[in-house]
This record gives sequence, C-alpha cells and structure tokens, in this order.
Amino acid sequence: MPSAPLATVSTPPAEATPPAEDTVDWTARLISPDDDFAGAPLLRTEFTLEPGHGPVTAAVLHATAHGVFEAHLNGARVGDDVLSPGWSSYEWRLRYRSYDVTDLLAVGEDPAPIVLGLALGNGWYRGRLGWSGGRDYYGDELGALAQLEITYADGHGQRVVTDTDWRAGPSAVTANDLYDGQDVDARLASDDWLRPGFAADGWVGVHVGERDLTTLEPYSSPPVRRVGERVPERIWTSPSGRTLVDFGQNLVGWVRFTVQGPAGSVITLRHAEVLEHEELGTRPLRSAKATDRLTLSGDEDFFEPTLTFHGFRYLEVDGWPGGLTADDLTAVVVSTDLERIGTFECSDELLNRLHRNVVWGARGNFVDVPTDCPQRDERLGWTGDLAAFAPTAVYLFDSSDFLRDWLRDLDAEQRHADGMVPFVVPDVLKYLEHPPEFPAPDSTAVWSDAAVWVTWAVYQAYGDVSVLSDAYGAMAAHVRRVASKVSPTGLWDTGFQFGDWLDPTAPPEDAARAKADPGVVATACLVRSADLVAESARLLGRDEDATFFADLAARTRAAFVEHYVLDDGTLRSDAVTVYALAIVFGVLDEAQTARAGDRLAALVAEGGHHIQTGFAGTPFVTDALTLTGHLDDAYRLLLQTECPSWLYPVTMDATTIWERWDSMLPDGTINPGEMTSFNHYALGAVADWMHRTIGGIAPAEPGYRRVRVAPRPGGGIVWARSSLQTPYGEVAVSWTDGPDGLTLDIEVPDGVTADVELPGGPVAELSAGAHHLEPVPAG
Ligand code: RAM
Repeated sequence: MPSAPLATVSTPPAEATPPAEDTVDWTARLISPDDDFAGAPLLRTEFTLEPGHGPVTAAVLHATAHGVFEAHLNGARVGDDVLSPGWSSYEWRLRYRSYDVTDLLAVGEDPAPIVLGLALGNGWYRGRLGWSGGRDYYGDELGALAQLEITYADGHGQRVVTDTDWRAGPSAVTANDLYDGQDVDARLASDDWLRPGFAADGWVGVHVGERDLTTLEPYSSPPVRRVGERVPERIWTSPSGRTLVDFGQNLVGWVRFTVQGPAGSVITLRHAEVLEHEELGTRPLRSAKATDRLTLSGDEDFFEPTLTFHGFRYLEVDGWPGGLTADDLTAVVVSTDLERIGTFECSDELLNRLHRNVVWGARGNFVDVPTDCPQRDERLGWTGDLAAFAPTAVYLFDSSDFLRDWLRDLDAEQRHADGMVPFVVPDVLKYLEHPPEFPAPDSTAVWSDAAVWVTWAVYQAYGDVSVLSDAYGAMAAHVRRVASKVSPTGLWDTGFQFGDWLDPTAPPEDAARAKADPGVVATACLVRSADLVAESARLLGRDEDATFFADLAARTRAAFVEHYVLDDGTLRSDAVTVYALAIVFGVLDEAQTARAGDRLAALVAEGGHHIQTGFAGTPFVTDALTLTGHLDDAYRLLLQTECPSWLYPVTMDATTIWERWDSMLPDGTINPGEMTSFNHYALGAVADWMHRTIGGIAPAEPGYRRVRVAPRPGGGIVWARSSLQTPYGEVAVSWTDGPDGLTLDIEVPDGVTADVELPGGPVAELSAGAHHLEPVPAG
C-alpha cells in the first residue's frame, strides 16, 4: 500500500468486535419498581410448576440488572457471585449471568407456589462514579431482567420472566453505594418475601424500563466472588479513643459479622488502607465515605454488605456492644474469580513480599473491571495502568476471558469516539463535566496504546489468535488515529500526554511533570504499537495493512532518530524512561542501542540505583538494562530499599503496590498529593521481568508452545522457583546458584519445547519431561 503523508492519514471507523453470542430467546422485559425503596428494592413473583410433565430435568436462570442484583429461587440464593452483572459499557453491552438452577427446582411434581426474587442495589449503573461527586450516569432507575427456563422430563418447557405482574418492595438496606458504603437496618430484615403467600404489605407495582435487548451479551469472564477471608491480627484503641482493627493485609471486599446488642443501636465501620498519626488515614479516599452501618434489631443480627466494596487494611469500629474481639469479625476478599496460574519465589524475602504485593494488587483491582485503584472516589478502568500491568497479569492469573471482555468495552467505546481509546474503559468520564484543568480527552500514549498492548499481552500468554482478530479493529483504528495526529515531522509530539506519569521527581500536585519529554515517550510508543499492529495484520493475513503499519513504524523510527537522537548519541531529555522505551521498543539501530544502554546504565548509577521512572518507563527499565548488558544495574535497581524504589514500600510494611513511589513518606505521613492510593498495580509491572529473568519462564512462541527458560541470576539471589500453567500443561523451573554454577530443574509439559539459555552456557533444546541440569558455570 502506498504510504500516505502521516499528517493526513484518515481514521476509518473501527471494525466492530463481534459481540459474544446471545443465545437466549428473550421474552422477559426489564422491569423497574414504581418506588425506589432507598436504592435497594426487592422484586418478586410466584409461580407453580406445571403438572403432568414429570419432574424438572433442567432449569436455567438468565438474569441481569440496571444496578447489581442477587437472585433467589425457591428460598435459596442463586449462585455465589456478587456484584453481578458488574460494570460494562452499558450503553452498548449489558452482560447477563446464566445459572443452572435445576437442583433448586428438584421438588417433585409439587404444586406449591415457588418464589423467584431479585434484590437490587445501585452498583456502577446508578451509584457514584468518578471524583466529581456525580452519580446516575447510565440512568436513574434500577431495573432487573430475568428469564427462568424450565424443562420437564417429557420435554415440555415453561418460562418465568420479569414482567409487569411482578411486585416490588423495600429491603433492610437503607443506603448503598460502591464508594460510600452500605447501611442496613436489621429491624427491617426478613426472609418472608422469599416465601410463597407473602402478604407484600406496602409493596408496589413495576413498570417496563428501557433496555434494548439486542445489547445483551452472556458473561464470558468469571464473575466476582468471595475469594478469601482474613481475621483481625490486632485490635486496639487509638490515641483519640477509637477502636481500630488491623487485618494485616490491604485487601478489597468487606467485613462480615454476627452480633447481638440493644435494638436501635448502631455499629459503624469505617475503612482505610493506612494509619496516619496512629489514627485511620482516610484522606486518600477523598470523598468516598467507605462507611458501613448496621442498626441492630435486638436479636442476633448477621451483617454482610454485599452491595458495596472497600479497599482497606484497617477498620474503625464504633458502637460495638461489649468488647470487640478478633473472633467477632471476618474480612471477606472479593475479586473477579480468576484462576491463579503463575507462581514465583526466590531466596530474597523482600522480593517475595514485593511479588505477593503485586498479586494482591491484581486481586484487589480486578473487581469485574481492571481498575487503577479500589478504594477512593475513582476505581476506574484506566487504560494506561492496564497497558503497563497486562503482561504481569496474564502470567499470574488466567485472565484471558476477563481481559477480552474488557477489550470488548474498549472496542465499543472507541467505535463511538472516532477511534479514540479513552482514558478509562468503561468510559464514564465522557459524562463528567469537563473540568478546565483536565485535558480534553484524545488519544494518549501508553493509555490509548492499551488497545494494542493489552491485546498483545493476552495473545503472547495464551496463543489464541482470535484475540487478535477480535481486537484488530480497535488496534488498527487506534494506530491510524494516532498517525493522523502526528506533526509534519512524523513525531507524536502533539496534543495532551500523561507521559511518564508519576515520575518520582514530579511534584505531588503535578503527576505529569516528568523528566522524560512527552513527545519522545509518545513517539516511541507509536513505533511499538505500529510494529505490533503490523505483526498482527501479518498473522491475520491482512497484507495491505501489514505493509501500511510496517511503513508507519519505519517512518516513525526514522523521525525519532532524526529528531531525538542527538549528535553525542544521547536522547532528547536524557531521562531513564526515554532510553528504556527506545531500547525495548526497538526504535534504534544496533550501535545506537548499545550507546543508549550505556547511557541508561550511567543514569541509573548516577541516580544511586533509585527508581527514576513513572508509569511509562517502569515496566521496561529492567528489560532495557538486561538487553544491553547491564544486568547488574537492573538487579541493583530492583533491590534498592531506599525511597524511591520498588522495595521501599516493602520496608514500610506495604502489602500492596502503591500508586506513588512515596505514597507513604519515610516519616510515616501520607503523601500530600490529592491522588495517593496504596493499591495501584501499575508500578508492579516489574513482576513480569522477575518472572522471565529471575524465574526464567518466558514465551518463546505465543501461548508457550515453545518456552524460553533463561534465568539470569544476580543480586545475590541464590535460588528461585517458578511455575506456570500454560495452555499445554505446567512448566516449572527452579534453580540454585552455587560455587560451581547453576543447578537447574525444568519440567516441560507434553507438546512443548523448552529453549534453555544459561548465562555463558550453551543453548539446549529440551522436549517434554523432567530435566535436571547440573552444574552449568554461571557467566
Ligand atoms: C490517576 C489514576 C490512574 C492514572 C491516571 C492518569 O487518576 O489513578 O492511575 O492512569 O491518573
């Protein structure tokens, strides 16, 4: 394809990702209660099984909501998911859950009525979203849509659907919001609504709400579930006299308990990630109240606030009847229920803690949407954070379905925004009043590159080329749009950029003020994205596109070299991040790369092996050092414990990855910036390097059909163990480094070939089986 001048490349609309196939024949209608009932209405109907057809042999409940729902059938809770149907780009995609409820209808040919009930909450649909205090962005009415399909022994089918015959009434929940928390008045609690013949006093009718049924899609990702529990490690009284609880781990979920106390008295739970001045440190939550309340009934009350979630390690408890003990409370960990597939461990305990913090960061921020943070008035699907973290996520968890689902939202948003990948997906920011100090949304490097980089990470990890074909429209449209934005020089030095966001020298109030020139960062990112789209086009047999994007990459490289490589071989802005990106993204030729590597190593050493990168550079700096022969500097950077560094938070008792290198300052006070989360996964992206370089497991081919086993010991680490459940079976690598060199054990699953590369040693090709290599002289 002839190459068009860069500045005039047009942006054809992205091709649509095919929606997940909806096989339900919907006759149900979305129904909304005639009264809002404090944002937590109950909806119910009664039906009887049709006699004369034998027992029920199959029953499936399909359900979704505007808001979040919990379904009940025949007196039992349906499913163990919470916060369904999660958050998607509701304007174009509303996902429904399908439950096998056959067991719940195993009642014989019983003519007694059966209750189908749905409890609703505000969730993402109608609750607060974003930092401006706004809510109701998708609609101001809650609603539910359910269709129960029953099949009998003789093949007869019966259908129970949400329609205008349903009734709606109040629950014991008197307030609920994801950011602010949940209030329950136990005096109002009763299960009677789930029983047939319920009087339904004070209940009202329902009306049909608005929902285009062609926007329904089945859930393809695992749902959010309770995935763990923690008990209090410590309960004490703060200097101001408050009762505080430490769960020992910054986690995401809620606190559950059973209690008995005077009727009408109120227990208040406030949540926070950190303590400051020995009290609950709530300032980082900004306007999120993160407060749950239970008004006691006088009898034994059970409390579990499933219509909210909090990011917290500490809890302040007010109003507990009698003395609070560790046996009284359980913290419930809530997350998209992803299977853990990758492990890592080594002889350095601080690194192991760092790695555990990364895992907790993924757990806590994968609550249906991959978010920046789980605690403050934000919790948004920031694209750049995932662009940085996706290679780590796909190793730790089987995140294919989860990320592909999110990519569908990205695709939908982008198609309605002229090819622009927004800052966040789902893009709720488009509804917020545009603050003058906030940039007008447009394509931005790293953030918008998520269309390409996240897709590529999923493809590399799982090897399924359909992720490329599904996301190709979004990938290509993004890069075409950027190509239309570059300046006549061919550099992407136009428009707003987050750049090397949160560079450690950026002042607390200006996270974008980085040492790295934003144009250099963005142009390097364009090279990478154009290369990856060219490669994807090639794999998909789209030859013209492959040529177009390869040409674009070549032109952008040339422009980068012409304008950003200075005569003395340094790069414009001479910052760690620009070298890291230019090296890892293959922007420079061999000689330039070697010089850039030396300059990078010199800068890293000059910086005392303290970290000097933000969101853009951090995922790549250790690779850039490794690739250019400066492994020792990569280890010294990784093992630094002084601020700023990866391990500084570990020395400050962090149990998750922080948003800022110094979210907590060395004196124990919270960073004064108004954006200071203690659970942000982006800077944890170094775990990807740890898996490949310390652990020694990397894909040599997408999906690990060939696995590259190339541990590069250093930093005084004397052993490491890692394993990965690949699509073909488990790969396991462990090594010990002794005086004679490396002893290596490798397990290779059937159908997989391992390319073993050792420092200074020969490259071996191993087939399936358990292999013991000893000792290979260390380089
Ligand atoms: C912050 C978010 C996120 C980052 C953006 C640019 O508000 O927390 O981490 O991607 O800024």
